[in-house]
Amino acid sequence: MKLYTMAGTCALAPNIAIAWADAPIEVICLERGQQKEDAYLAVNPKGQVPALIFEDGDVLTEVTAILDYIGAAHGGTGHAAHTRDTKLGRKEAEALSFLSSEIHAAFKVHFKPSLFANTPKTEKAARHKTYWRLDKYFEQLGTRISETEGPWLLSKKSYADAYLYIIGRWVETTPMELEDYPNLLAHQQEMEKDAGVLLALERQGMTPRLYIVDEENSEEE
Ligand SMILES: N[C@@H](CCC(=O)N[C@@H](CS)C(=O)NCC(=O)O)C(=O)O
Repeated sequence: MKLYTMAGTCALAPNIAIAWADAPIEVICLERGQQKEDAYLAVNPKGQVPALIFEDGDVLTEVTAILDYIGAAHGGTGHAAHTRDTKLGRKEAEALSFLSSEIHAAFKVHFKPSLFANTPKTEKAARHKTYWRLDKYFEQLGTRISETEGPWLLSKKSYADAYLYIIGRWVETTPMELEDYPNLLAHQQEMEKDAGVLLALERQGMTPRLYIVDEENSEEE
């Protein structure tokens, strides 16, 4: 089996899930632009990543569907996505749906404003509105993390954290700042201590960000 990814994209979430589950799935990293070339369009006509290719040629797309599959088929009992028949499993499904349909969708306005407006002025207005929405969502997520006593979004580490990690990295491409959401920043820091996350980043041509504090050389007390 193969997972198609591309640097900087939401495909990092299933890539992390594969690392956590130690699933026998090859991770292939496309160069930016290849997702619109004929060779990849023949695999996934949506021209987007992620896409999971099965041995029989079947193709599964959509981050949350792929995460569900990895959890069910390879996750073992250590992962919430292994079953939806527990409180954690249900909450993970809820969180993944929220991250995809609300937050990822709001980022689309930032990344591709031309899909939502047709002049530079209205594109700017659309982006402005989406930052306002994202601020509300980040405040909600921060509250959620504090309710679980952190650093994870749910009561334990789950695939929702894998999706939240890449979403958190997109903040630096906006005029917003992760430092304004301390629980989200702490979440990013914890994720970058995880060996599976570091492996997935490497496989996807990415490096950890600024989030890890060098405690020995830190000027903080
Ligand atoms: N709803 C899709 C969204 C996938 C998506 O937006 N993929 C982006 C990367 S995060 C992509 O491939 N962008 C490149 C493009 O659209 O050309 C999912 O959940 O998988």
